Amino acid sequence: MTNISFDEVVSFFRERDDFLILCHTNPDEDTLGSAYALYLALEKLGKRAKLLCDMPISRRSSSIVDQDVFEPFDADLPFDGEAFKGCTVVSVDVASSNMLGRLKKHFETKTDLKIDHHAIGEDFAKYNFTDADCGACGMILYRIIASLGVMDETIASSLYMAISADTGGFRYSNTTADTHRIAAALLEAGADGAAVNEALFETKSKSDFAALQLGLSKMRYLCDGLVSLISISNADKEAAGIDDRDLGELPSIARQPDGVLLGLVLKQTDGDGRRFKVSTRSREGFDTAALCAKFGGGGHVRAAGATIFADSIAEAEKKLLDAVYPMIGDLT
Ligand SMILES: [Mn+2]
Repeated sequence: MTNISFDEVVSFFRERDDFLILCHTNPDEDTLGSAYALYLALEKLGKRAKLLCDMPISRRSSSIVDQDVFEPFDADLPFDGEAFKGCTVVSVDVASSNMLGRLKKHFETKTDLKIDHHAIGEDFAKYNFTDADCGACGMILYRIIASLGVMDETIASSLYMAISADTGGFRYSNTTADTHRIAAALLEAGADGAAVNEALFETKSKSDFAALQLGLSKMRYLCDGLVSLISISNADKEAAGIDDRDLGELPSIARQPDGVLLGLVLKQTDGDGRRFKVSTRSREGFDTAALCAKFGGGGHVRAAGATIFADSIAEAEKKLLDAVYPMIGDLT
């Protein structure tokens, strides 16, 4: 559980050969773009690398990231640890071992290097490197790959996607002068920024629209309009013909109404029906990471997530709002 310097991270990659790169569960484009770029960079260095995530890649990333290079993973089948024996295990954009999802039990104590940008997290790896000044993990990977001297157009596009996704297309408050400097360097290296942003922000599937329709129909205002809440049950998803992968845009939608300080999306997840995933987005003044920490979750000040266990969606809502009300009360 040692923290290492940037130079040590670069040496770490130079000195080793066989790598296994881990993404976080519910993979977003930052973890996918960072992991895919690192995979390509290591291959270019003549090293061997494998990619692993406990869920399929997001649709938004599928024109940038090659799904086929990911190792197959099926949580219902016995895990074949032999395939990764001897690998140096690296996690990207994974704040805590819980974010490894179903990979946690296999890799929590076997991760050699954690590279992350979340301000709140746990150093579960043998070596840890966190730079919370970076709005995206992709910014850290840019610096590593540039230092390794193997940047190319495909890697640049993958990193540009990671950064654009986590900064909301360079619109969120985590966008800094450094973010733009790195984005500029990636464009110079051949990143197709327009194609990336079109895939991320200008393309929706029919099921995205079905999810949007469902989400808007479920949106409620609470606390005199300071909070918006979208609650979605498994039955709702089934009736609309959508699944969890279609719901990724709803948290940012929940925060959009004028005057809303905190947008909440509560969704029942598959399985025994007792797990409810809450995704939060806030404006200046509300710390979503502190809210989600109450449920063992985490994330950033303006965007965080957690899992709530309850027997019904009504009970999950009550647990969530019982945590929210005092925090809103403190502000008003
Ligand atoms: Mn990230």
